[in-house]
Amino acid sequence: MERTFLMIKPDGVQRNLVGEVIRRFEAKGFTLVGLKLIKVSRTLAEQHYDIHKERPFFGSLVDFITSSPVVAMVWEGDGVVASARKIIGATNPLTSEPGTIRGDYGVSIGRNLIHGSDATETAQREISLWFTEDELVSWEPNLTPWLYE
Ligand code: DAT
Ligand code: MG
Repeated sequence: MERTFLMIKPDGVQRNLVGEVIRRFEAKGFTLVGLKLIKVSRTLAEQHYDIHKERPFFGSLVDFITSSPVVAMVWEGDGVVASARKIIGATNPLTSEPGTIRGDYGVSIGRNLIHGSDATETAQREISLWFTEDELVSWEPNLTPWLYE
């Protein structure tokens, strides 16, 4: 089953949106398989955003991600990587569609509340960067037959 990495950023935690974010993914029908609240080290933040290291916003992005705790999660389900990106919305919350997390709760690109892996290969890389194997729980929700035919 497909898995994705999601991270509620420091602004999402500080704004008490952890429950709301988790509620949306639970209600959709995805399965939570990993969850932790952590204060991110600079090394981890730099590794996570390695692809953006030449961008002008890299330094402030790393400062932001390490400024206050984040909630790191792994979610499972058919097509969860692409679907989570849709639930999250476009990078700039001012142009994200209403109904998405960023569209409903954000007003600026540097405070866009949540990260979601952008492809299945990225998801695998990010999951192994943020979680050890024994921190992930494989389980079969009783709801499965009511979510999948
Ligand atoms: P996404 O988080 O939608 O995958 P991304 O990978 O392009 O977006 O960028 C990673 C994060 O970097 C993004 O969530 C917020 C920040 N960011 C991106 N573009 C930015 C910009 N032009 N100015 C400031 N921060 C930016
Ligand atoms: Mg990205």
